[in-house]
Amino acid sequence: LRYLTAGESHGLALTVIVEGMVAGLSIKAEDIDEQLARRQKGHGRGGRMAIEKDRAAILSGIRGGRTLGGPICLQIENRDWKNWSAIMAAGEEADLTERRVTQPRPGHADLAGAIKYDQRDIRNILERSSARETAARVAAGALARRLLAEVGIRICSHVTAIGDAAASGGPIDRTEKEWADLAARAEQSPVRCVEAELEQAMIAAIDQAKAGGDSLGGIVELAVLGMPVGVGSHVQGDRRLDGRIAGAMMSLQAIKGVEIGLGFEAALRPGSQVHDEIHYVPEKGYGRNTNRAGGIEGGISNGAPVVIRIAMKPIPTLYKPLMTVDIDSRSPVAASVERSDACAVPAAAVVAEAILALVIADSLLETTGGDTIEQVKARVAAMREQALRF
Ligand code: FMN
Repeated sequence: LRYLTAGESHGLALTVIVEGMVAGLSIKAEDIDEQLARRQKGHGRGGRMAIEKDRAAILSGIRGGRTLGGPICLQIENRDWKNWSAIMAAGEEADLTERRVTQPRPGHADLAGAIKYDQRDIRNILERSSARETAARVAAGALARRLLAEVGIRICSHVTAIGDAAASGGPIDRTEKEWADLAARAEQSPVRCVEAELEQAMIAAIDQAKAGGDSLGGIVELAVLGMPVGVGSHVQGDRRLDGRIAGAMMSLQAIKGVEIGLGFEAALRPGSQVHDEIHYVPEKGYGRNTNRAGGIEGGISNGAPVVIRIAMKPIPTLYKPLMTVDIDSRSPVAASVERSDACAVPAAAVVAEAILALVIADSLLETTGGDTIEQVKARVAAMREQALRF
């Protein structure tokens, strides 16, 4: 399962092509739009979210509500294209002077990208480096989520820190049921936080940053529930599930750290307090009392919830800008301001869920093979059965 996105932040539309999806999977436009709406929520989002009520048009690969096995093409229109069509036009008529950007923002792709592609208008870089692109990834992820749902796998997330408003204590072992309850509560929170007091502290921190023209990052914890044993492999580095998850998470704009299970904390503890003891219960098979490994051992899912934490840096666009250098005059100036969020950690959580769904679906399909959803379901049932009777 692979995908490619295209589209500029203020272009006509974003497009994504998803290749390798099995046939016969039921998909409704609402399945995709529901995920797009989740991405647009969250305390601290800027003005754009009011303009953009994202909807995906299904251009190919689905007929009568079911996938055909061919590439699925989804398109999300940019609602403010009408305000940008003269500037972003593909033809020579495009107005290249009106919204030219010459003052690169520290922390964004602006300067490195402009030098690399030799662009004297930084707009030619920021239009694509913008996280608007993540809407396309969320749409693709919605397809992967549907596939996973058919075999009893679901992905959830919550926010554990925004700036220094952070949950105390390290990662906690949770059962599948506890994760599911937590995810349901996170869905009700404007910052996807499940602790009432902390939620208020996060909201206050965002408001304070916004008032000061500043921005905040944070930490998101994600879990994959219902994983069968045996997704991913120890036999080759590029087939390790943990490696693929880490790479995919770092591919999300502004993510600067990834942990699986205990993560960095594991380095500080002796082995006896890191590894999860194995037990056997006749009707349930093998299991653990703890999940410090975060559901992956040797690059293979071990049947426990896959637990991941990602660190998002603060958004680079600051309404009270940092100093930079104008690429025309080469003089010091304040960095440019493009309409921006003060904090997008709750939105990043939803995008990370989508990216995680795509990685899990890809690795799962590699393990199961199959051209139809029924074949995948039968194979996953056989994997679960094998783990039980082993
Ligand atoms: N950066 C901004 O400057 N303004 C934004 O409004 C903004 N919104 C974002 C929303 C989401 C959901 C995510 C994941 C990131 C957002 N970013 C925003 C971060 C930038 O896209 C990112 O920092 C930039 O592309 C540079 O990449 P890097 O931080 O990975 O080095």
